[in-house]
Amino acid sequence: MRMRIILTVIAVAMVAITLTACSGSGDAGGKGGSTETSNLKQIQQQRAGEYLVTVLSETGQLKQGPNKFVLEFRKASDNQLTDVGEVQLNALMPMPGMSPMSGGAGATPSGTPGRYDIESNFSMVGTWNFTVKFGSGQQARFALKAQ
Ligand SMILES: [Cu+2]
Repeated sequence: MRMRIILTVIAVAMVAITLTACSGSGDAGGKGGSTETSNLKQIQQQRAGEYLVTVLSETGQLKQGPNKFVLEFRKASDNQLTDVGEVQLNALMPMPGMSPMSGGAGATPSGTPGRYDIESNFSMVGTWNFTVKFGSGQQARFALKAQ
């Protein structure tokens, strides 16, 4: 009887540890920042074929909950912004022992060729696998940290 209680306590503790593994700080929600282009800070950059794909935001960071940030596409040869047409995004967080968690993400042309305004919802703190598809089958993958 006592053994069963101890085992239950251990099982509950293990579930709690698993759940907190990628939830981190409890600041749920949060406001999306504006995407003024004047003071954007680079978060990550990836090479995809002849393109450089850059994730930027006002703070240089991403946070849990709704985010507004910016994607830029530049030709690696001359570092000039280049329109790439339609951009498709996918945000997934791998979860231990569960199917991946999906975060919404959409891209809107900003009016400046090669620069797109991104809205996403990173529902948990942790690393999101962020896939960017553009052009004729080009693809860039980022591991973005929401804090
Ligand atoms: Cu998660």
